[in-house]
Amino acid sequence: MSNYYVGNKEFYPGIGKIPFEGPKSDNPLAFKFYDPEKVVAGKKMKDHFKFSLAYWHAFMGDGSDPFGSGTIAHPWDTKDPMETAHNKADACFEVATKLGMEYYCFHDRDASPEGASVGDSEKNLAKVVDLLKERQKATGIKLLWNTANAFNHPRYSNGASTNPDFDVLAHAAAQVKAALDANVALGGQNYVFWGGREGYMSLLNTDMKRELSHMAQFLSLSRDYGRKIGFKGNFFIEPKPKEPTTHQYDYDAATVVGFLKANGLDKDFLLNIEANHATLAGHSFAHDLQVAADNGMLGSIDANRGDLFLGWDTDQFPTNVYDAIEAMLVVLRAGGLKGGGFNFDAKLRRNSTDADDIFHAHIGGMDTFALGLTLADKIITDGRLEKFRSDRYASFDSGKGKDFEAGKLSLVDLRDHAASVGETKLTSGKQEYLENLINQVMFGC
Ligand code: XLS
Ligand code: NI
Ligand code: NI
Repeated sequence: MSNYYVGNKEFYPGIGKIPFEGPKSDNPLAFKFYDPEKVVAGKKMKDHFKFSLAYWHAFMGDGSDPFGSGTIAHPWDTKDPMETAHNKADACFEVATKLGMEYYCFHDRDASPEGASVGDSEKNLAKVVDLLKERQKATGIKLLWNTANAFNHPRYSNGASTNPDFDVLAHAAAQVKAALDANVALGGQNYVFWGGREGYMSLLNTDMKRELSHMAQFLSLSRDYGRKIGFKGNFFIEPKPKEPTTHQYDYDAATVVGFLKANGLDKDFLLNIEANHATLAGHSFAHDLQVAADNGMLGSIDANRGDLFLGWDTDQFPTNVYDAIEAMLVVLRAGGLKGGGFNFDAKLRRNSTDADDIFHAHIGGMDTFALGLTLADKIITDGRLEKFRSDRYASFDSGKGKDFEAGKLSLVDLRDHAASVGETKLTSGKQEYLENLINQVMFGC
């Protein structure tokens, strides 16, 4: 028995606090690269990341897929949904404590069951919130964000805030209201909207313009309510291009930035970028992070990855160090995330059925980002990549180029400049050289 659980029962006996043992350790249940207290780029590793445990995948996922029922048994499941909710909360705080994760995230329906009426659902959630509050106090673990699951229930099959039926929209609002109340009660740092079924399958039955204006109105009302009850954190939108609907309205970072600006929501809403959603949109993870960062809206990250060969949201744990480096280059250059953290929106594979697999998965994800951080910092400190990038734009640092950036030139001035300089010389983008440089910094020791 370890001391790392706060409920009545230990759900993962035999697993203690996961220590940092360094890259030479042969203990599979130890961090090799994630050393929480180590200072990198002026900040402790743990503060760069604010790693967070996702309630839904870690404690709800049972490995089922369209071809077969669940394979992963949860020791906290009982016949009574409220008892299960209680046990699940305890399991969450146990796993987070053992992994040294200081944050967690949940949907309303992950934490507590839907009741027979709006009022019953609210009561169920409020009861679990009381318990979560106690557990937060006992462990020091904080709520990174919560959200409302307005996509599972059959009533949302045509969307939530974009549903053509006003009554359904109102049900979604009831859930968001209760989730915001829960957030404030728990001192949540952020609140997330992921589009769920906000999107459409066919224009034959869809008035896109009307649905989008409903969504904007819904988000404004949610913002107003949140601010009214004292929520001071950030609202995040999590872009995703497809799945479950064919055309998700929050397609990618650029689409969401445009939508927020067009609807006057850009003061309160930032972006939560999920790796697998970016790749589904045909972008790299780093691309969507960069779009968010360039707009001052890089709020939070859902850390996972897709499968190169599968075209859906497989939500695997991140293990690709190259991708993590590219992501961390964006995050470091942006000066960190705005209020958010790295939430492992990632699940075990169907055939990962041992109790300790959830620990291996998170250890791997945290180690991968620790490597990404350390190596991105090394690359920035090395300076060659940064210098190459800035030198590439040197023609805008002085003379006419500088005047152009300052808005001092007309189109005719540009024409005259072109005529006076004659044909331009070809300049190499040097991508191969830069790729070699990354490998050298990575493996050159
Ligand atoms: C689904 C989303 C979801 C959000 C929270 O694809 O990633 O898990 O993060 O609703
Ligand atoms: Ni997500
Ligand atoms: Ni996802």
